[in-house]
Amino acid sequence: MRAQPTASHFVDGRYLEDAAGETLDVIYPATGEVIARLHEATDAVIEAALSSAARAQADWARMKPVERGRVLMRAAAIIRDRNRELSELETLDTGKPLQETLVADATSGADALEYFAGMAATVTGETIPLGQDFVYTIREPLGVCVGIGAWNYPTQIACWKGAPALAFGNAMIFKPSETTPLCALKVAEILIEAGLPAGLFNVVQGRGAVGGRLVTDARVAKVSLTGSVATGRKVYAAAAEGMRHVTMELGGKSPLIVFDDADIEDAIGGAMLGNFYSSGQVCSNGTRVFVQRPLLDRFLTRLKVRTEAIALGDPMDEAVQMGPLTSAAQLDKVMGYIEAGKAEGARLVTGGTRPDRPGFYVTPTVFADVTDDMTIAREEIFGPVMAVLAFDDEEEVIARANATEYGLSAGVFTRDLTRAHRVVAQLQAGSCWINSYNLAPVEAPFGGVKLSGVGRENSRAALESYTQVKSVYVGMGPVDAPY
Ligand code: TXE
Repeated sequence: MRAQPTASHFVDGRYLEDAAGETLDVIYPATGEVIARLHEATDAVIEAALSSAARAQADWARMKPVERGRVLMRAAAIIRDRNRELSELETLDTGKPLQETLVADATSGADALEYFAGMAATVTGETIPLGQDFVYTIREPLGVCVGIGAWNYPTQIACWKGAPALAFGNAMIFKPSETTPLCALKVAEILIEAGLPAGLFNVVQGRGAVGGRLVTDARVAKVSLTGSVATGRKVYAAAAEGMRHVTMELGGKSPLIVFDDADIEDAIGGAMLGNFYSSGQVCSNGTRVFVQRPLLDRFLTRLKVRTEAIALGDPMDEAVQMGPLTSAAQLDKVMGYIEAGKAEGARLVTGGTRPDRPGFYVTPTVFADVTDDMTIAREEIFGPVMAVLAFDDEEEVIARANATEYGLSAGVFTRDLTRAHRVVAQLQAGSCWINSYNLAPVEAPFGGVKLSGVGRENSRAALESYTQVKSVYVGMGPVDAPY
């Protein structure tokens, strides 16, 4: 098998197998072939992961932060050196084109490792004077953290969760999505090569039940999930039982608003990036594209031309711009939404078909004449399906953009700077873009409001997600007791 790893899990500094676990076949989405056969974590594997993480974390937390940072920095350098090999694996795992994975996956993981490596030594507490007495605060790690990943960005998610957790003195047990289990193993292997002590970054494989076991273990202090809202509800509730900290990066149905004064080619480029990158399997995608009516016809004409020029094909061919969806199940789901769009009266501008080739492909799809009540305007599709909606004025479009239970992202294209800021200020979304879309540098906080999530990843905001504050009152005088 072309991508068989040394073993299914990576625990306590080495690969670990337990063939008693249920089989997990890894399928290359571009062909449908089985490229690796793994096993779900058994109780013994889960126990080994938890106990080694708890043991290793205590020493790691006592290490000087600058030394922790040095390890992460070395891991980032190894990732960059091995970018091509890691990108090819990411493509095998997800089906995303190499053209994307070479620049967006291992490299963004390395960005996160570098960012948090640098930040580790900058974390300080504060001193609060109280006359003679004073209080000082200490930022402490939480302990053992669990990361649960989705299948769209397996390397990036492992790093976005692992890097801050480790930088601030925690251990992490990461459970990749059962659909894309391969890449996180490489991250674990590289961290060890970079000098990370054994047990601090363990990878265990499995479906939801394995995640469920981790989330409810008494040794676990925090859970960070990237996934669907339905799973987020379950994981949040399970974590609440033990009063655990959570970060929830969930789905979205984000609006992208194009005013009639926008640079039309930029706006179309933004809309395409926000719907077709990674075959549309990006949580922050701007899948409701609101276009102001005077611009609508020109927008659709050019969008159709540019969409039909997208090179779809073998993801290992670097000239290819769009690969398959990541799984057969996702393909079925996306095709179901395309049918719903047609049945409910949306106008198919282009795409909506399955190309004549093996693998889980669907052509990039644009629907026009979409109305707010249609299924394709309300539900997260997670595929290359753009819904274009017409609007007349600013107040109307803000109300319609916000009329969703989700609140992950939003975008505005306009040349009117005042309007851009005025509109963004009123949009209910955690991550917004003006005259740009879907760029998520590690320097910027990332996360949602409403059903799209809780907490923020990346940036300085991640400190809140992976540390807690201890406050220490220091009495400098005699104790004033009334007894
Ligand atoms: O996600 P799930 P799935 C959306 C997208 C997609 C749909 C379903 O629309 O079509 O969700 O995808 C683990 N306790 N997004 O089924 O179920 C699971 O094993 C603990 C959007 O793959 O949310 C996997 O590792 N863990 C999203 C992870 O949760 C549990 C990205 C996500 O799985 C669990 C992914 C449980 N009870 C899908 N049940 C985004 N926001 O980007 C499942 N898991």
